[in-house]
Amino acid sequence: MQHCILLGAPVQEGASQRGCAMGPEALRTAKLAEALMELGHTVEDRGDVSPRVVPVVPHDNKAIHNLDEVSAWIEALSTQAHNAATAGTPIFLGGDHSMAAGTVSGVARAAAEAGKPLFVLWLDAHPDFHSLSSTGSGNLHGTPVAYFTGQAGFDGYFPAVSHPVDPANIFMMGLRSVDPAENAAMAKTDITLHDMRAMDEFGIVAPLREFLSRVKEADGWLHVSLDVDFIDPSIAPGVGTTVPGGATFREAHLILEMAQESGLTRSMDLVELNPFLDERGRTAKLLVDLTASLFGRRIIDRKTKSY
Ligand code: B3U
Ligand code: MN
Ligand code: MN
Repeated sequence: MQHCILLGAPVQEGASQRGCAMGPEALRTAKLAEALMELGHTVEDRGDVSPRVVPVVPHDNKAIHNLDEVSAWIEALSTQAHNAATAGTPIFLGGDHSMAAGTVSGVARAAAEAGKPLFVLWLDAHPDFHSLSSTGSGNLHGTPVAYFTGQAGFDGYFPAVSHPVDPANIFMMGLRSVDPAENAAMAKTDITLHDMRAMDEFGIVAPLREFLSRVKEADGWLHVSLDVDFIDPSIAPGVGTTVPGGATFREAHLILEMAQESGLTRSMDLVELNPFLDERGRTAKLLVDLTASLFGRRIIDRKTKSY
């Protein structure tokens, strides 16, 4: 059983529309803590992080907005994520995806101090691999993966990354909206990309097993970053950036069940939930159920591991 630490990150400055700031409260209302306790885990809710905003130098890319605020969130979250990852299994309640710049970099520091490499399972319609120069929308939730893997151009704007995540340790699933600049930048890295086309053609199980085996062989820590828009908008409408053709209910549960059975998960992000756009809490409830799958809820007690 795990000691789950809930940490709210009501950041919405990285997204184009407001509403994600209500995400942490919606997840609590949907009984996230109760679901984890029912599975036998202990739960400590550390409340919401509140950043101290200090001005940073303006960037040449004038499309960028809220650089000061997002930078402050990254700073605050990175420290809190590091502390939580040393004390238990943090579950970060978002908040838009810019928060992953802070959560993943903080967890990576804790992993490095424990002598372990960090691996990231990125479940998202988007790779969020823009640099500050390449983002055309200026929405900073499109940048966290470039940041925490130590790509160029963030110095002086976002806090320095002490332990960049090796791109070879990242497995992205569900991609179906990738900008040309992101495509070009990712082609220069060893990130494993399992886009929607690959999910349709090859399925989920074999490639995910292969990734989880790599984490196990390296004796690594696994961080799962779940963006609501990974899931099909017909069942997860509470998100600002809906992209058609997302993961089904069954695909999403299977992925998280396999991650659970691997026994490797050390931390998780639940991001981009926008309760203002949700329908009677159904997206928040779905996220709670998916989290329960990652933390051991199962249909029947299986004697054999699928992993
Ligand atoms: N790549 C686009 C769209 C986007 C990225 N992340 C989200 N949307 N959620 C951009 O604005 O950078
Ligand atoms: Mn995202
Ligand atoms: Mn996304």
